[in-house]
Amino acid sequence: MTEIFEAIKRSAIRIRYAIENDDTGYSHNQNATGDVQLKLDIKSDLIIEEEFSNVATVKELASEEKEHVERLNESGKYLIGYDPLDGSSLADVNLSVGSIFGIYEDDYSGKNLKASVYVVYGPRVEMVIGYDNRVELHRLDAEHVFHFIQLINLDQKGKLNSPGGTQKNWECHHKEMIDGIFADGYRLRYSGGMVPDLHQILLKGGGLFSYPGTSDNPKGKLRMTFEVFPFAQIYELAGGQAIDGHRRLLELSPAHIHDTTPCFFGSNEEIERVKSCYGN
Ligand code: P6P
Repeated sequence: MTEIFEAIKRSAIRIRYAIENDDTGYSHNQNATGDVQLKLDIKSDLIIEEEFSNVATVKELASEEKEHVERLNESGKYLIGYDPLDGSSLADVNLSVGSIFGIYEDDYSGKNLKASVYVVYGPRVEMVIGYDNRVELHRLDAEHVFHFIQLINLDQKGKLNSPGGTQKNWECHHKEMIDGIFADGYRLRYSGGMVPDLHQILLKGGGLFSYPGTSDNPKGKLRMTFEVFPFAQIYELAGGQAIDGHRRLLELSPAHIHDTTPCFFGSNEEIERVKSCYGN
């Protein structure tokens, strides 16, 4: 597994350089789910593909930016599902963006996720690894070396509320729940970037991030394989929970690698509130 974490570190250093120096404009291409790709999306995807191409333990790559998986080594053990640059359009307005990686065995189901990593490209470049029953925070220094900083653990209850999705398309019970959380004094923290928004809740001790099913998107927007499962594992290893409103997200299996799901990540008290709101 170490060789995979090292490939992610090399990718992160190269992607950070691309964010700071390359063209952040739109390409003429669309990805598998019809999003117009930024040149940075394509560049980040290429960097990750290059850095993993020599990692013998990686069997195949599944990228959010590609329709189909890419075979690397028949004898490889791991399948890597990744979003090369999540929230990439935020780079244009100088907000934080991130890369997300799920390291799977056999298939891309939540139960076969063996390790999760994300990188936040913000004022500092930080990498969070969920593996071996713990969540580690690492930070990149001026010599391009990542250093372990601390373990991350969520409190039972937090103070931040990060509500995603178009509010006019929320279900009534969801709107009542979000309004009730704000009425209890929670602070709004939502940038439109899943990686920095979830990173903030983890580092500030807790709260709730939600991207529900809505009237226009009943299955939500966020992709299981590339985005949802890795954060679900990290939140659970940090002592929180991650559900689709009813079940643990890590109990789900996508029919297709680009499938989406409603998702809620948070401290225990907030997730129990979601369960009661969603009729559990
Ligand atoms: P909305 C970014 O495009 C993304 O995939 C996630 O990073 C983020 O949480 C979500 O979409 C934001 O979606 O509908 O709030 O703009």
